[in-house]
Amino acid sequence: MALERTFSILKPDATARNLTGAVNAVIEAAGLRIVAQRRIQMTTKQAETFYAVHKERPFFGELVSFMTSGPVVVQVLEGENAIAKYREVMGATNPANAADGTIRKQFALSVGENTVHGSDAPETAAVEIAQFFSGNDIVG
Ligand code: RTP
Ligand code: MG
Repeated sequence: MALERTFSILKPDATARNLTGAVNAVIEAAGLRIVAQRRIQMTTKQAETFYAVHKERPFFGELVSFMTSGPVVVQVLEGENAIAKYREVMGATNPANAADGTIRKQFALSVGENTVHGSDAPETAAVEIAQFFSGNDIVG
């Protein structure tokens, strides 16, 4: 299978607890390569755009306010089957349901403060990467 790229966010609960290195260690140990990375403060507008698919959901306001509550680290990860592999490494959305060894099982605090985001399909990965990175920012 060809190399694939996925979009990742280390969420505010990760930066607040100084866990960016610990999470990156899990990502790299899984064979995913961090080919772009930047620490940013997301604006409300950026978070609303990013999570637009969830805008009708009851947790949307809470989600946007959490994602803008502190710095995040946006990343592009590259590897064989990177999209599915990263979802596996992240674990279930709710850490109570996440498998042992996954990032969310180890680090997530709740379904909201769940440490990481990863794209769920090739189409969303492309859109999400383009929202935060230009081609020159990504060095494979
Ligand atoms: P993500 O998009 O952040 O990678 O997470 P996901 O695919 O595992 O979950 P998704 O269904 O896309 O939901 C996006 C984020 O919304 C928050 N959420 N809160 N309070 C709730 O019931 C609830 N449900 C979802 C989570 O932070 C989830 O990651
Ligand atoms: Mg999602």
